[in-house]
Amino acid sequence: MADPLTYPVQLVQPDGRRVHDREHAALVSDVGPERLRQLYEDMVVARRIDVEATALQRQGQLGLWPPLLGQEAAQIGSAHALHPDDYVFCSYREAGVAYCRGVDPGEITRLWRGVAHHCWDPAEINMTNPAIVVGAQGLHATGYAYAAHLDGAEIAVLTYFGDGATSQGDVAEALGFAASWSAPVVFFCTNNQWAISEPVRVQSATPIARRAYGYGIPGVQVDGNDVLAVLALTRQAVARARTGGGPSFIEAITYRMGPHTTADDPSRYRSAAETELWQRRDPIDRIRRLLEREGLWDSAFEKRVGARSDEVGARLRAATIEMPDPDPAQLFEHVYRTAHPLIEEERQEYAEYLAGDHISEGVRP
Ligand SMILES: Cc1ncc(C[n+]2csc(CCOP(=O)(O)OP(=O)(O)O)c2C)c(N)n1
Ligand SMILES: [Mg+2]
Repeated sequence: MADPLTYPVQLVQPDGRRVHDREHAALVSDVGPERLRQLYEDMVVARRIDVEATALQRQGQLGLWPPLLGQEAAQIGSAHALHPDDYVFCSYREAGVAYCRGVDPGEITRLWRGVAHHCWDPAEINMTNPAIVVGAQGLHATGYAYAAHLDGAEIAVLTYFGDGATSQGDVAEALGFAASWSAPVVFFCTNNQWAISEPVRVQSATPIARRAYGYGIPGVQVDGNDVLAVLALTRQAVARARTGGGPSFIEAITYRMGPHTTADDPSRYRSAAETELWQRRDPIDRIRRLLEREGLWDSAFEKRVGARSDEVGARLRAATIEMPDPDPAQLFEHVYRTAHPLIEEERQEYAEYLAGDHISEGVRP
């Protein structure tokens, strides 16, 4: 058998032609016209969520936003492989996955506006909230997966993390534990080539997926801008987890076309030529070309996609602007389960500070 890591698995070429790869194409042989169109629609909506949220940040309505531009195929392809009872432990960048899990678009920006510690209710969509501590969610996912395994639940747990996160101890510990205990977890590494200003070549001297083998976990590289290939390989890993086969590792090779977050300026550390190269590999263009080649594109479909993304964008924007400011005293809630003297003292002090004359009306919360 060929070394699965000598090239990333691809099912659709950049010009929209299918790749003849019998082994992997079989994993998506049931994906017919409607499912293909749905994948395209969800990718367009994910991009719209990103464009809208980025604009809201630039307009002062959000404190921060971590763009997903360019990563739509990696997110939508993998999310489509999951069942509602599977569980997702994400990083901060997976708004497209949250959309596919059924989140109300009006909840996506809540944390980023700074009005709550969370965006959505994790129990409603079986997906955790954005996690800022890089790689920590790998451990959470492994623990959850192992517990599910002990309970006899036939589910898969999927955790998203970046190329940079693979340098974190948390990810290394999660891989070791998951392999030893056959935890039903899929490690989905979105290799978007950058960890803020650090290029991937300084994260790993070997393809990232190859590291999984050192833990006894099967690893594979996939063209992360090919939504069908991502769907195929994630389905395979999810099926393995759900049927007691233990953990898997997927490295989705893609590109972060925007800044790391809205607080970052990528022109300080990477060339415009590099970004332009990847813009030519746009994941949405690729699936659109496939639909066109296969006669699945028409103006009615285009209208349908436009209407859905307008609807989601408008809901996200209106809900963000209408989010009420929280009572600042809420900051002290949920630190401890029961009252704590030090927290009470701090709450009192802060209340006095807020009531003080030294705060001008302009900045009073
Ligand atoms: C433990 C920890 N260390 C450092 C940071 C600061 N930080 C935030 S994102 C990031 C880079 C992560 O890169 P990668 O894992 O490739 O994910 P990407 O942002 O590219 O999606 C760093 C270093 C952090 N949030 N948590
Ligand atoms: Mg990265």
